[in-house]
Amino acid sequence: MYNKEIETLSLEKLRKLQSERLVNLVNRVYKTVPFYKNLFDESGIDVSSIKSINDIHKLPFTKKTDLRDQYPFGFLTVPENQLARIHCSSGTTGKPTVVAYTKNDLDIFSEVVARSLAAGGAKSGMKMHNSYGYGLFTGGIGIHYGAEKLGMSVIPVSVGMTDRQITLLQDFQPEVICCTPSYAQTIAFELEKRNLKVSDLNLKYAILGAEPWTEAIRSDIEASLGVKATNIYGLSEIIGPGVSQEAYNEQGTGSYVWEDHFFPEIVDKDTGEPLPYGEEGVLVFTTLTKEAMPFLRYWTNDICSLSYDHSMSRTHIKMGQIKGRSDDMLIIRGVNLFHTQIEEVFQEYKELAPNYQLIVTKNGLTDQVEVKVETNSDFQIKLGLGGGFKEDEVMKNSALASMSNQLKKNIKDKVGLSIKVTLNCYGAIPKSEGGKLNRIIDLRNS
Ligand code: ADP
Ligand code: K
Repeated sequence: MYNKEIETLSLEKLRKLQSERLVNLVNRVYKTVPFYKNLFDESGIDVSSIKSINDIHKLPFTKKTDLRDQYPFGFLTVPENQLARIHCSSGTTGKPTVVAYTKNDLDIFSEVVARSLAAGGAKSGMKMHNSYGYGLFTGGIGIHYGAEKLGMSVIPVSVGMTDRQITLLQDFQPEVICCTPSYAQTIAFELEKRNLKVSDLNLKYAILGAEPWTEAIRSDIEASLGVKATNIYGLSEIIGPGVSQEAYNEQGTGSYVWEDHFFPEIVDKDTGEPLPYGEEGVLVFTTLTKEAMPFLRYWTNDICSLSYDHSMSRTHIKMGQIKGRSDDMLIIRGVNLFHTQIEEVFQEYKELAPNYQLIVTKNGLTDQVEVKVETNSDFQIKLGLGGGFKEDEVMKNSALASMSNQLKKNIKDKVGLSIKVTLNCYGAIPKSEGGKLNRIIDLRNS
C-alpha cells in the first residue's frame, strides 16, 4: 500500500475526516464561488446546516452544463495566478470543460495515482510504459507524476506509433503498462503478428482505464500480455485518473474509491434521490480537498453501484464496473465524444441539411466512427445534382469530395479524433423513429 494509514483508516475516523473537510469546503465555496452562493441562497440552503458528511444530500448537484456556463474560470476559488496547471476535457457543446489545479491539488493528484498504481501491483523501482495520451487530457500527465511519486521510472510513450511501442517494450523491459484496455489489446495483437511471445517482454501488471471494459477483455489481455490487469477510473472534473482503482489481488470485486478525497454517492438518475449501497444509479462525487476548482456533488453520468467489502484491509468503499452512461456521451478509443460537437461543425456549413447520423463500430479492436450527413437541395441544384447522388459518387465529384475532406479535417481539429465523413443527398438519411431522432447507432457490442 502506498499510504497504509489512510487506506486502512477505520470508517469512523474516515467519516470524521470527511465531515471536517465537507464543512470547510462548503464554507469556502459559499464565500468564493458566486455560482454556489447564488445556488445556496436561491434554494434556501443555510451553510451552517451542513455539520457532517451525513448532511451531504442537502447540497445541490453540479452538472457539466454548469461548467460550460462558468467557462473558463467561474468555479475558481483562488486567484488565477495561484494555478499550477490547467487541463481540459470534452465539453457537451461549444467550449471544452476546463479543470484547474493548485500546487497542492497536483500533490493530491499524484498521491491518489500513486495509491492506485500500488494497488494495481506497481512498485517503486519498476519501469512504467505509459501509453495514455499526453497533453490537455488528464490521463498521460496525471499517471506520469503519480508513477514518479511512487518511485517508478516512467517511459512517457503516449498514444500511437504502435511499432515503436513494441520496440520499447522489448528493449526497455518495463514491468508495468498503463493504457486503455483496447490499446492493450492492440499491442497484444501486434505482438502476435510479429511472432513475439509473452516471454520476450517483462510485463507483469497492466493498469487500464478511460473506457468501459469487461471480464472477457481482461482474460484476453492477461493471457496475451502475461499480466495481472486491473481497472483504474477517473474523470477530469474530479481530478483525472486515480479516483478509484482495483487491487490486483482482489480482481472483479470493484475499485477502491479514495474517499478521503472524493466522496462518492449513488443517486437515482431521474429523481436525484440517494440510493442504498449495492443499487445501481448515477455516480456523484464531492471533491473534499481540491483547492482550485472543487465541486459539490458532481453528476458524472456514469452508472454503477457502491459497496463496502469489510473483509479487506483497505477500508475505502468500492465501485463496481461502469454499466453505461445516463447521457449520450460516447467514449471512442478512450476519448469522450458528444455528438453535439460534430453537429457544431456541420452548423458552419450552409451547404448541409440539418440531418446526420453517427455510426460507431469496431474494426478489429479499434473503435471506428462514421458520420453521415446530408447536403441540402440548393447546394445540389448548384452542382447540377438536383436529382441527388449516391454515397459512392461523392469522391468522383470534386466539390463533394473537397467538402467531405474539409469536414473530416474540421472534426479532427475540433474533437481530436479521426472520423469518417460520408456525404449523402438530401432525404437519404432516415429522419426519425417514432418521433425520436435516432442519431447515434453504436454497434460495438452487437
Ligand atoms: P480519463 O482521461 O480519465 O478517461 P475523462 O474526463 O476524459 O478522463 O473521461 C472520464 C470518463 O471516462 C468517465 O466519466 C467515464 O465515463 C469514462 N471512464 C474513465 N475511466 C473508466 C473506467 N475505468 N471504466 C469505465 N469508464 C471509464
Ligand atoms: K474517457
